[in-house]
Amino acid sequence: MKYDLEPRGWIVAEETFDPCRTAKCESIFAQGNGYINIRCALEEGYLDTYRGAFITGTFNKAMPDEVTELPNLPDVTAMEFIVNGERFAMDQGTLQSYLRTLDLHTGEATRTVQWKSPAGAALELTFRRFVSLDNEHIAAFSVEVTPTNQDIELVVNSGISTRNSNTGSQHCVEGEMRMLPGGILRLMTHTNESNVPISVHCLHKFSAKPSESLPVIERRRFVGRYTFRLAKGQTLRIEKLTCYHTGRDLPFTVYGQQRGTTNPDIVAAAGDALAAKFADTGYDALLAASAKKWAAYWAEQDVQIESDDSFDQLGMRFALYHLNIMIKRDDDRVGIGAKGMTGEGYKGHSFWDTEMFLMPYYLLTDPAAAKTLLGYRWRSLPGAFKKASENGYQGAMFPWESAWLDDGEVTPLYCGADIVTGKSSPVLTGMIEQHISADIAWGVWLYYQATGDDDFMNRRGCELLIEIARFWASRVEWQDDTQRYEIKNVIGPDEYKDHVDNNAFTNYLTVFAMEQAERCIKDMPTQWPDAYAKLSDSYDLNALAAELQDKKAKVYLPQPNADGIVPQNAQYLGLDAIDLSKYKNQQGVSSIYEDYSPAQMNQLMVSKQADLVMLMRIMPDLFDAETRRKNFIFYESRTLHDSSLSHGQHCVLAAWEGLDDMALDMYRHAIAIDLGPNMKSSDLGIHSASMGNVWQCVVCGFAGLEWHEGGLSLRNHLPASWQRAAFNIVWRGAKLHVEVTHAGITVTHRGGSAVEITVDGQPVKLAAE
Ligand code: IFM
Repeated sequence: MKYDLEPRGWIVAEETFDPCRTAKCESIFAQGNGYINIRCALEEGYLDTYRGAFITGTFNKAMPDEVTELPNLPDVTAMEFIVNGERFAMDQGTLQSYLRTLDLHTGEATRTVQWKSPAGAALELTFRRFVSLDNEHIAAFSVEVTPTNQDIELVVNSGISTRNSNTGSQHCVEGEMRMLPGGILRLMTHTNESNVPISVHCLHKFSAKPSESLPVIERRRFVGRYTFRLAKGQTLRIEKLTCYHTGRDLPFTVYGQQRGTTNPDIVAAAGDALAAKFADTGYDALLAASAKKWAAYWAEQDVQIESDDSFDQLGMRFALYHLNIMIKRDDDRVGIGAKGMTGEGYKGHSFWDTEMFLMPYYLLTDPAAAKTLLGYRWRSLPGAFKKASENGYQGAMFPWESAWLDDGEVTPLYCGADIVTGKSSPVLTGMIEQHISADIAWGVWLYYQATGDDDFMNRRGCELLIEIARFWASRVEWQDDTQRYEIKNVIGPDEYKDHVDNNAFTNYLTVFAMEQAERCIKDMPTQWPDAYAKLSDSYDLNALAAELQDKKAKVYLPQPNADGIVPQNAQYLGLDAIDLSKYKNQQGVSSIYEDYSPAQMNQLMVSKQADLVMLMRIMPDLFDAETRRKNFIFYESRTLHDSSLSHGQHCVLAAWEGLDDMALDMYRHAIAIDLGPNMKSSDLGIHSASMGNVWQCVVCGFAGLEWHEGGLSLRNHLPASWQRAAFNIVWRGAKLHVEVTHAGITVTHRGGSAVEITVDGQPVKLAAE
């Protein structure tokens, strides 16, 4: 990889080609707009090629014994080039030069290649592509081919294929393929279980007329075959303009029928209408419209970093690029997948990643987007009720992994091999990683702190808080011997520990969730009367408030032991300590699985990711300063950071603790999760929560942004080797620009309401404008 091309801080580049290592770049160069993401698979395809086009919300269950997942939809990226009868392939003949770039500022990916075929025909090729931020349905491609040492015959096969699968599971049925007036190719299909109709259209335009042009319909593939005779030095430009539509698209959705339409004619007609307009436009015009939207995004959202290493800046912009393409900001029927939509990893499912790792970024830069994400949870209440009742609880027990709104729990039952038994390991998270319900309550609280949005509370927030608290009230278990409520048999954030009791993170967040619901019941009659009217119809809210008050006071909250260490769970401090240096110094992640089974790891004092550290990060005032520092150091030394969620949160806390070198090291680890030298790390998609973490490192860590009940504060923790960090935020309707240098923090009010915040310990009032 190459990260220092001009303009510095904007270009992600790959300068060598390896046919066995193409999948990582397909993920990190993925393009999209929140509606669709398309992996940046090379047109001609290689051993490692994994083409992918994913559209938000099109979930489907390919087989009855599989869980629902985001299907890999028909592909438009494949193009074949036959030069004098030889197929263009960079691993054949001679590759004389190769450079592939993603320009984060415009969203365009480019590849330039000089290649000589085995028989000696030399070509220069330039490939360009983007997915439009201006019109979410459109993806466009441009290829320029110039023979440089002889005249050639070039045959191009290009169109639409529905041969894609999700590692073998085929979601899309073979559908109707036909050519429309004007040479537009159209492929219709639908998902086999959820019955979501999908249309894909494609129009080719050429700078020279093909000598022959033929539509070819094969099984699951519809291509145009175009033949050209090119003179030496003559450049042929091919433009491929495509568009996707599905029955789940917002315009086909009316409230109450959130699944959209299953009528393929409606979907086909929308695609026909858009594709017909391709005749009057071209790649450059479509790109310009999209790039303008990207420019507007960067003008508001850029986080500028001046440091001694330009990779610090690039890593941040790379995160912001993906944060922008992973979210459908206007659709609260869909969440954000753990890989965004850049690959089939984690099946497109949403986790606690949304509230804890991504929400702070969206909330402080585009509160409406954060509201959409909470809207997705609110609309998912039917699935949470289903899970609670299946498990014998009340209220909303949110799924650990979520897909479509009423799917309920969709965590798969089995995953990779157990090194001892040789069998698939069971996935227990779907059953016992339960803190997600409390995390969502935390998300509601944070949203309200940052926005004061009473309308949201009235319509959705109160209901979420009440239903979540009802779940926890039914979940906590009274213990006669200790005379307290405990929460047994869970997995906390640290997934190397299962079937644990009293995970501190879970217990503290549970009490927090109960407290918020209790307060909400108190305030509802005056502040949120609609919510009060609705919920008091269903429940005796006074009785519920009394129950919550009683239970929350009696839930066990782990305290520091004689050494000042807060037990992560009841078992942790009694586990076997082993030398972890081999795993701490690993190149990739999860190498401990090569030596220990999950059951064995459960007996070792080793953590996968931030757990107690995460608790201290989101509730910094729980313990005194000395206890916080002591616990941070204790748990970090036992943490392998085998989850992409870990380094970023440790960075924030390290910065707060004044551990400058460690904080910067953690930041650089966080930006290397997808951009680092491990070429297989992102094959199945980028790590979306890590992108939110990267933003948190700088804004919450180095600029010390903390949110409190009713307030926001900033504190300067800029690393010594950085000269400046600058970014925009929105807090309670005030648009602020923050600049952090070693001289201090400057906050400029950019518009909106007046606001009071705390900067380096000093309360300041910022008047509007
Ligand atoms: O939610 C995370 C979890 O904390 C660790 N494993 C991966 C999940 C998805 O990112």
